[in-house]
Amino acid sequence: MKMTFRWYGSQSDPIPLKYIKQIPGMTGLMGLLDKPAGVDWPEEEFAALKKEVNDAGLEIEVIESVNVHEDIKTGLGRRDEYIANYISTIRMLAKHGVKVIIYNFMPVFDWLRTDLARVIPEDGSNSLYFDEKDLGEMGPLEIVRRTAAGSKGFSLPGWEPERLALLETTLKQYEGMTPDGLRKNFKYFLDAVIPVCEEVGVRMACHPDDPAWPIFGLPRITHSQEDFDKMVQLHDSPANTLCLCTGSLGSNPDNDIPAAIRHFGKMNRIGAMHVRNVKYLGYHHFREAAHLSSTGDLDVYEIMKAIYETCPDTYIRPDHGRMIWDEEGRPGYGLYDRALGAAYLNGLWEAIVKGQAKG
Ligand SMILES: [Mn+2]
Repeated sequence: MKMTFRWYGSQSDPIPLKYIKQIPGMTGLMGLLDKPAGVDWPEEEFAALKKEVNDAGLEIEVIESVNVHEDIKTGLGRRDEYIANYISTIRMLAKHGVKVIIYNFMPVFDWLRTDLARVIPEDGSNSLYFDEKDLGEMGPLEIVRRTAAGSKGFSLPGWEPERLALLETTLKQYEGMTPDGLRKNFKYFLDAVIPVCEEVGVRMACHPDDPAWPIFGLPRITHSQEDFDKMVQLHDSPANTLCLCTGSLGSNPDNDIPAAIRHFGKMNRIGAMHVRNVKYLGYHHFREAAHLSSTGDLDVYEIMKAIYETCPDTYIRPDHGRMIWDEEGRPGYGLYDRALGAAYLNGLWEAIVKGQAKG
């Protein structure tokens, strides 16, 4: 297991690399270049990032994310051009030692929450929160408009106000698309990129839908074990893997997370892990909790044990943390609670390893 930390780059992440390096057991980053989907990443920019990270004593073997352009997901327009750019980026990253590329195949929207700083009454910290009831009758356009107006905490990553017009067009492109239609486009993408990954020694790792159910009537095809069984079959290869995010998949209590890890771990189809905890508050209603099992509804010990038993060499990062100790930062991505999370996960790991050794 390699413990890593998500970092957004020195231009937009207030956390110095030195602080990340000082978290015990931290080996590297899940890092990125801030580029729009479809762009062929410039090699000199990545080489500079890698040098900066390596100079801080950290590795950058995992990229999160290289985003997939909507034309690839809808099978329209310039998809072949964007796939060619994606392949060029894979080759460039492999040349610089990258082993895993995380991405997702969610139509239009990445993760969605209805409050980015919901106070946890027990201790006054706050965390990301979702209640489907808060969406009411609002459609995506209205929610993006409200986000732009700064009302409530709605967040739709990637849909800044200036892209509203584009959003309307993109939503139209999905009208009438079924999950199988989306899957067909997914296969087209995987058939193109996975052989390149095999050639250069990179694994693609697909992140689940978050939350783990369809939103706004858009097709979503990566939010259950059954979905990922289909996904790994679309192009059967050890390079076609999951980034198993316990909090995203676990937002639906029907998903048995340790069982899913064991299932895909035994198949050698886990390329990376995001580990965090979730507190269920009702139907399609949850908030994010501290990593410690007893503060939420996931059994994080069982999760780490499943990783140890079936994919012990994977990359892991503590996923979203709460905001604690009055930290001001990117929602979900502050320093303190994620550092506590890493320490806790490392502690569980040590106990599991030593417990196994004693038999
Ligand atoms: Mn995640």
